[in-house]
Amino acid sequence: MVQSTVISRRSLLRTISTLPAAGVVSALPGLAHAAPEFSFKFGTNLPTSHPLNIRAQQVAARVASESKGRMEIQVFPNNQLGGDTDMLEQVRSGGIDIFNPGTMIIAAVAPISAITAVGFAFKNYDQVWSAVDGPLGNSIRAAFAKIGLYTFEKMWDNGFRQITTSTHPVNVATDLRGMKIRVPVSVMGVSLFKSLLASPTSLQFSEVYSALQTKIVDAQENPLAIVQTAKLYEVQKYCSLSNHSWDGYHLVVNGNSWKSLPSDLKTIVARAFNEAGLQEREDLRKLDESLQADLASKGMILNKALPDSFRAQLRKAGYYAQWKAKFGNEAWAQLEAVVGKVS
Ligand code: X2X
Repeated sequence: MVQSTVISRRSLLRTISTLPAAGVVSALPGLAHAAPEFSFKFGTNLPTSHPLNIRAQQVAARVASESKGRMEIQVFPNNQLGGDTDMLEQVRSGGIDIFNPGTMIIAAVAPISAITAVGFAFKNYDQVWSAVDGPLGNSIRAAFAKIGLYTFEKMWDNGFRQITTSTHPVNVATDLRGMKIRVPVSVMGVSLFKSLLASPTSLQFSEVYSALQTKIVDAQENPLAIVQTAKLYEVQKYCSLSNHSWDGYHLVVNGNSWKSLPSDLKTIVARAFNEAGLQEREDLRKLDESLQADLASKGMILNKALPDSFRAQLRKAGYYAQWKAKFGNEAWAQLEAVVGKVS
């Protein structure tokens, strides 16, 4: 975070020297606002064209305008500031101010977050939003507060995760046997695919395209909007619609950066992020209608996987029992209050 309430003489001169000569006098009264008082860096792991980044840019413009130039948010998409694990560390240390970790990524430092990524927990978006906008979401956000992060209340959508491969389509759980599949840097991701008898490898998202291209792994799993915007269809042939887990983004802010903002700016920033989050959810819902056809037109072969065989294998592997014990009865009950029995 950069806080620049004082404009140095040198930067004032530099600013003046870049102004057109005729504008100097009339521009002078505005110079007090030439540099924003508060500047936040927001790092994201997604391609520029993903709805999350488009909405993030709009948040930046809205905050600049509503704060009358006092506050600036600079968005750095596409892992420019490092991969997921790096950015998670930076948002905790204050190297960056805002980050959008996926539910499984931030579970590295707040394990309860991964409860929303439990395999086949959610059947539809009504369940998703009522859980994460409700008591379960509040429990998760409370865990982030305990580790010094402020969280905007509304999560942004990533989507239901699907499996892509370069080798063969996945219809039933046994098709995953021994498959070299990339999962996020996440105990939950590894556990899910180990339980399904695949051979998962954790990699940051920034490494996924090249890992698939060089065949370090044969498969990956992500929502269709990511398969499309990150152009994974260039290095993957099959797309198996498994909906094996839902994933979303928590928008977290370094605690000290947040505390440094005066309350009027807090209101402006939180409102902009929360409203944009709801719009981003809607963007993805609309995109979802066209993505399958779009990926097919790019040469992918899509199929619907059969979820029952996956659930049966997960039960057999003791996956649900193990995670219920890890998350504890209270959190598990908050999840089941929305989705019914999870097992
Ligand atoms: O790394 C992934 O797979 C991604 C892009 O979905 C997340 O941000 C968790």
